[in-house]
Amino acid sequence: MSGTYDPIPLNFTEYPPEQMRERAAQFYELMAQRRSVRDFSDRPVPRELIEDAIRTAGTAPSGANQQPWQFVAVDDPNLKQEIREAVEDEEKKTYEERMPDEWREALAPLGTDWQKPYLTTAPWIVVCFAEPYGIDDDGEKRTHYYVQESVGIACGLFITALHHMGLATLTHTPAPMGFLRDILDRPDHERPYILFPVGYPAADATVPDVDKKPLDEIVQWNR
Ligand code: IYR
Repeated sequence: MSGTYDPIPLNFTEYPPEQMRERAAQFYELMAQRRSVRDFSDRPVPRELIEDAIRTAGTAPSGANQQPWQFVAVDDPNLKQEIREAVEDEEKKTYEERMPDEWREALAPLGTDWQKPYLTTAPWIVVCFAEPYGIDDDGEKRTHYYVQESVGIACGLFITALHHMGLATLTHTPAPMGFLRDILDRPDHERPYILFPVGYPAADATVPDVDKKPLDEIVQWNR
């Protein structure tokens, strides 16, 4: 690519200070209610909502604006079943044979195991792939920069968008998950990054009683 982008005026909304405090507090309240959900309802979710969440994810900043992500959204029941079986195959080996003790201990309080029924119950599975490089118009490889950071931010916005619209998800990272590339027919160089089951929580969904670190444990002001 050559040349520079044309500068255009910034479209920025400024709020009066009281409104800023109010908006900040309300948004915090909303986000503090977000939980990773593993008990899903099979209630359908319209495709338009998934489109909106992916559109929002696509607004993320990225290295050189290369937008090194691809989202694959799956609602085909047979494909969800195929993904579930492949995930459970790997996860069973991971939980039973591959997980080092330290990892097993860190995970134990969550009570998870290799079985992932949410992969067939939730109406949607969305898999985010990272693209370490792209292919330009001349078919040349074009290295992408800050791929992990960029894709992580996009996934954060995706989760935020889903929560804001009233849907639940889980950041699921089956280990290993290269098989998702084959099942979903993505090119060899793409890396499955996070798998998100998406839907309404089950009416009787429970979550572990965990909490978040308070502000003073996660911030330092100046030196
Ligand atoms: N990928 C496995 C294990 C797992 C690992 C961590 I770290 C978690 O926070 C949760 C699960 C699984 O999905 O069960």
